Amino acid sequence: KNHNPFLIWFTGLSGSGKSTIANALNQSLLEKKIHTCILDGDSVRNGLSNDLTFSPEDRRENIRRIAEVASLMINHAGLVVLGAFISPYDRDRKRIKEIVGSDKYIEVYVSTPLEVCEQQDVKGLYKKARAGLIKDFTGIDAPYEIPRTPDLEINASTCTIEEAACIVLKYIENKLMR
Ligand code: GGZ
Repeated sequence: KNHNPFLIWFTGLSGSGKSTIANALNQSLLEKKIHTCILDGDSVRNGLSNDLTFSPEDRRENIRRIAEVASLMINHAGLVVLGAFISPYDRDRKRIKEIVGSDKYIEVYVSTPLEVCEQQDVKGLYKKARAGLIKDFTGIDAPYEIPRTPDLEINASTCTIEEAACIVLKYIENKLMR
């Protein structure tokens, strides 16, 4: 069964819950027999973008590549693509929208506060960044520009992963069937 293909883009701080929510949503979509592809920082930065740093220029190039790949997946494979990247710059997120087309771009701002992300510090990266062992770390010594017009905003510290995934699913349901 074919579905309207588009990109669901999760943006937010490291440890905000982007990938976890995207994974939960991906599971729900697979159960509905919807063909998807999920991309996140872990996978992309180990391969496609393994030559890039976290400088503003390299983050921009990272996001451009991902948007171009997503565009191919949408237009050639008809997939619903889920992307979970910090994507801290407004102009870079604007460019994703231009690359895939504004009608095929859904922006989900995962707004879990820095304090919560840093306190949980699942990978110990905030601690390293505070100690100066990682530089250009988003939220510490690199900026995160808050999305001004996201389609959805979800603070993962105020709901469960299942609830968060459900909110996104509800939002995209009519878009899927169009
Ligand atoms: C931010 C960094 C950095 C720096 C390594 N700044 O929590 P994680 O580990 O798994 O997710 C983060 C991931 C971010 O990669 P993205 O491709 O999503 O970033 S961007 O969209 O800005 O290009 C984090 C890890 O990489 N990481 N160094 N300096 N995150």
